[in-house]
Amino acid sequence: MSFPIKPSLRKYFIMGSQNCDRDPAEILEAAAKAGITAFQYREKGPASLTSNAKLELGKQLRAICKQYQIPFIVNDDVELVELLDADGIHVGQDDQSVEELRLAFPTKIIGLSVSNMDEVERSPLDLVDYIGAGPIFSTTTKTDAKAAVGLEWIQTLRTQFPTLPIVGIGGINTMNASSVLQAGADGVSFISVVTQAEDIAVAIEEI
Ligand code: TZP
Ligand code: MG
Repeated sequence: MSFPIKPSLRKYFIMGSQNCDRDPAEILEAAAKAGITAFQYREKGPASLTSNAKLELGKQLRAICKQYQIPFIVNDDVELVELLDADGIHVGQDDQSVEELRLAFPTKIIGLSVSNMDEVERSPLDLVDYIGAGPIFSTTTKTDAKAAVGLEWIQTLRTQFPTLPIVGIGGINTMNASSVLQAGADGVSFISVVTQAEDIAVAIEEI
């Protein structure tokens, strides 16, 4: 299945088991029902699953995305992309190169994180389907996150790249999501506003 990229970025939920204090499959199912437009399986950092446990949870989450016809994107794990037949892969600046990924996956979605102009200048933007820009606001979810770059980073990217698909990330919640779109992003991506929501449907609706 292929997905139009900009609409898919609109409400882009990211999660791994390390972000959840209850069943990740239940959280994803609630988010899918409530209208997320993409999902990234990001099993990474302290207390994350590895090897077979990571694969088994991935199979469950992949199946939910298929059922709800939502693109399923894997964070930085080429083998898992293949095993789960993911719709795409998201990588950071220190991960496998976009050139190699594009050769391996000519038709899958490829997303790349960029936090500053140096990174943009070093990145083959013509080979990616979208960029993740951030952290826009401060976040405690990613332990090694860079300093918050603010909405100006979205404005700068939008001015320089009028048609590039851009999704904001980092500290995005129900109160500030609209400011990210106003700054020029095509969508918002978020973890804790949903994994820690009292009512996931309400959180997604407010975003
Ligand atoms: N990359 C930059 S910030 C971040 C990632 C994965 C974490 C975003 O989590 P939250 O809870 O939405 O701030
Ligand atoms: Mg990385």
